[in-house]
Amino acid sequence: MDRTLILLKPDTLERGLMGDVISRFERKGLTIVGLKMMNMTEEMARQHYHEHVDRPFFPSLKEFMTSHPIVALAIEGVGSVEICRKMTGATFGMKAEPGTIRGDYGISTGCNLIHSSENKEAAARELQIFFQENEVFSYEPAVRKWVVTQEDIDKAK
Ligand code: IDP
Ligand code: MG
Repeated sequence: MDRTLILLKPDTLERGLMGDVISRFERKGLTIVGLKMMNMTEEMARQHYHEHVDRPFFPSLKEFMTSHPIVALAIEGVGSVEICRKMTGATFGMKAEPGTIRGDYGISTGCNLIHSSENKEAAARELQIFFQENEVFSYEPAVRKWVVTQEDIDKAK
């Protein structure tokens, strides 16, 4: 089981799309193991987007992400990093495929609804920025046996 970080960006909260977006991950069969609303600080923005701090869009990205509340989700499941990234879609809404979150709900470059960790290493690093150890919960949903088989789990190892 791997874990990934999803951030619901301020536009998702402002547009009343939190429930819709969270539902998609639940319906896919992934497990929400951490969830919190917070203000992202400038320091968190610099840590989280460390590869982008020198890019021209960083000041507006930082302003966008820190000026309104966000929701952070820790999501668990076999292949969750790759699955969530696919469900998120291409970075810019106007380019993102229909059926993805960004493709279905947005058209913008900046207001692109969610963040989804790019790979397992990024997920591990980013989860630590937003969650303390005791804010991520280990539990075994009873439906999990209907969502993944032992074969799926073995193959993912
Ligand atoms: P990703 O979120 O799909 O991984 P990245 O290239 O890692 O995309 O960029 C991080 C975030 O920075 C994007 O989600 C978007 O909010 C913002 N961003 C990236 N490129 C631009 C741009 O050219 N203009 C404005 N914002 C951008
Ligand atoms: Mg990225």
